[in-house]
Amino acid sequence: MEVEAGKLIATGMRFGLVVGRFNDVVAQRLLEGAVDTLVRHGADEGDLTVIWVPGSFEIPLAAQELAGAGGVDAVIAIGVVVRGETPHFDYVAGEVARGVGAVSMQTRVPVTFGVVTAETMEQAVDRAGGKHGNKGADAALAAIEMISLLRALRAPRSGRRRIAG
Ligand code: INI
Repeated sequence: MEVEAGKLIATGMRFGLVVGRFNDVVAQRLLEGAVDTLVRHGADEGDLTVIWVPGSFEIPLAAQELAGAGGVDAVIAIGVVVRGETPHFDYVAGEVARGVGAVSMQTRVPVTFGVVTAETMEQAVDRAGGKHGNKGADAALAAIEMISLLRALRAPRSGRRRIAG
């Protein structure tokens, strides 16, 4: 049996972080959680590129620019969409999820989802360093793991490490 899984070592990896400014106080906490996680896992702050966009709807296009330019190994999408504040919730939340997924598939660069979608602002805060963790940090970990996994999967087969369960 051959089993592959990414490692959580970010040394030498380059990351783009695309952040929607809408609900920026909460978005900032998600960004801080992501950066803290990347650095604690070995990333150099000089290898992080942070791009602010107006809102979550604009995240996919900026993510595509970053991923397509080839200067990053993964993109972390960060945003805060709160249903209580907009009848457009379903459009904005749906579009950012669909869009970042499409970017990832088209560019073959991992784009992870640190976008909080919540019913209320209180729920959003709970997911940005509150009682339900930090979704930015979770997305950063997922990005590290996916870079590592893809490197293993894309390496010549004979060079792959065998991790048997
Ligand atoms: N953008 C968000 O990131 N979160 C929201 O909750 C939100 N609301 O409530 O509307 C939101 N709207 C802005 C949207 O992302 C675009 O920036 C805007 O429509 C301009 O294209």
